Amino acid sequence: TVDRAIDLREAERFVRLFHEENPAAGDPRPRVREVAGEIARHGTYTHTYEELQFGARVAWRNSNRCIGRLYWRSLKVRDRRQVRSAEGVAIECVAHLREATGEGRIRPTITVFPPDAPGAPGPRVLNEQLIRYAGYRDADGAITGDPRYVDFTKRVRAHGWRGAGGRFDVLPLVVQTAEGGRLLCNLPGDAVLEVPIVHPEYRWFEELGLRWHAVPAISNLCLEIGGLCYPCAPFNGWYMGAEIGARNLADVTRYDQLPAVAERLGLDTSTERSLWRDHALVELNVAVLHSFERAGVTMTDHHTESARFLTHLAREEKAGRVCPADWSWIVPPISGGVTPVFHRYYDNRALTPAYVHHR
Ligand code: HEM
Ligand code: NRG
Repeated sequence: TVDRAIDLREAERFVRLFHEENPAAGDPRPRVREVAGEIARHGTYTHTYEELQFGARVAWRNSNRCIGRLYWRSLKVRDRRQVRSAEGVAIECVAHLREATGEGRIRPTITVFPPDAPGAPGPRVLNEQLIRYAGYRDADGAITGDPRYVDFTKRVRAHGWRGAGGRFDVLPLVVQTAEGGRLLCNLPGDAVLEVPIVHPEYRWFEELGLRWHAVPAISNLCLEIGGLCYPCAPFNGWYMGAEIGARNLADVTRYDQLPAVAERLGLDTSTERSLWRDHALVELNVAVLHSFERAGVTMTDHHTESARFLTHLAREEKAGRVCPADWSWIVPPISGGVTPVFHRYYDNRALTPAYVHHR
């Protein structure tokens, strides 16, 4: 998308959608003509703030993999299209985290940096999320930290970053611009709220030394609106407990904590039929939900969120729209069949505006 002119048909389709869903914006035709003229002259065009806000919200509404879409209209859109320097991007990502974290009362927020234009790519954040933990592989192949980020950690170390070598070291932000190359930047501690994981009944649980960051902020997806691609548009909502308790801390390829939890629980791990994994998984998820609650940090559970999602789906259909969804991502990774989202199929078509994986 960097070297080609913007697709006029995509632009026109988006402008019509915006006017259709925002009747107060009036007749789309003058705006369509204006956009066509801009594209003819410059190979690209500029969204109004209202178009950008609508586009970012509808891209959330169109996120087939997201169970949390009921509140898509409440997304707060920070327009930072004038920020082009790597330092400026880093500063605004930190400001995003501070505003979105809100001492634990998390606000769904997106910060939008300049789009790709012909001959002028927008800035990029190379991290998958603004906050993630380093992973270190030692000489014997043993891994400390998050195994998912061993390669990323290796790369930032090659750029001179020195981590403490712990299990939960927050990775630096890596910002790339066409002009300035790469900038590494440590996140200030007060921009990264974290929650220590404890269990409501088992005192020993805290001795596992587990923690997680409060805010999931995805930073490696492109926001696509009306043929324009915003490669740097980090967004966040809040966590569903199972993302941490049933995946990040439980996956064998991540923190792999089920054996440690099972041992402390005194479960029989000599046979799968004792269901020790399942038992440990439930206690780990109880601990995650309890810990966020106790810390005053917004989090949802998979039962509540599944019901909310079906409410959202019904609302969308009532508004005359399809709500596209990907079953394999919507069904929670724990107790799938006990949630209502399991017992049906979904239309999995790809709509735009959208958040897309380009890298
Ligand atoms: C994916 C929940 C907010 C866009 C997901 C997933 C969950 C989830 C559970 C699946 C993640 C996985 O299995 O790894 C929520 C909750 C939110 C929220 C509880 C609370 C408000 C948002 C917001 C946006 C968004 C604000 C964008 C503006 C997406 C996208 C994916 C996703 C694009 C797919 C990510 C990928 O392909 O890796 N969400 N979400 N979500 N969500 Fe949401
Ligand atoms: N599973 C990932 C986060 C993916 C998106 N989840 C959200 N998004 N809740 C993890 O870090 O565990 N969001 O924008 O709130």
